[in-house]
Amino acid sequence: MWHLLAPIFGCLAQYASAHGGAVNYTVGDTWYPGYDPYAPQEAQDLADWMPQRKWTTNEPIFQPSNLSLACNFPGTPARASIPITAGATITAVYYSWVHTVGPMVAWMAHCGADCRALDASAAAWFKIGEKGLQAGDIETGDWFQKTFSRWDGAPSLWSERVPAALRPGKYLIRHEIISLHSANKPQWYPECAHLEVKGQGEGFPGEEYLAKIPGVYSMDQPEINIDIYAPEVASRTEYKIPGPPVWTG
Ligand SMILES: [Cu+2]
Repeated sequence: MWHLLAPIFGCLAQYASAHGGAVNYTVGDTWYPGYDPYAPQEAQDLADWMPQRKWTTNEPIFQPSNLSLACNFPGTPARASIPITAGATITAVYYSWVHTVGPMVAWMAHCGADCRALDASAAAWFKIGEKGLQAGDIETGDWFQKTFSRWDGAPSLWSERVPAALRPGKYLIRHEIISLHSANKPQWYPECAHLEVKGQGEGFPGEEYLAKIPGVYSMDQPEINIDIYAPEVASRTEYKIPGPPVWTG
């Protein structure tokens, strides 16, 4: 039913289905609208201003090996890119985010000459920021995702800094929320945008910071295949976010 109504009641559908994703970005005072999975696609597909890769549903991805884990489905490259100076902050804007448990990870990948030619599932991704369990225990504690969630329709804001040392070039940025409220059934919500990084940086992360997506997660990882309600898990006060360390430059 919601699929039929979605084109008309996009926001409502996102709210009612209790899923979501990054729908806009801001850098400084500038807004960059992203792809709206519940708006007509053709105009967005042809939009020269569109910096976000295409996604057509806000349903989660359940399989860590799904190729769409990289940049959602279908993940078609965007035509535009967001300009940003290394060291500056980019904010991803979500609406009506309602899940509360699990880590949030921001990644980047170098595109080479043109992000429109990059297969995101083959890219070398590195973390630029991650936000997990900040206080309390796994089941009821203060995850960043909990403070990020909102039930009143107001935007949720997630800011991360592009490392100041990063060398200029064309990059993807990928915002990923992993929601762990269903026992042993993790949910991924990834969206990607194209960035044009400027600046004087000469740095780039070494091998130990790089990962493939899919590839970095698996159901063999206890942090991913997790039952947050199991007593021996629920009361734990540490949660190690899987994957390589964050590269801060
Ligand atoms: Cu959901």
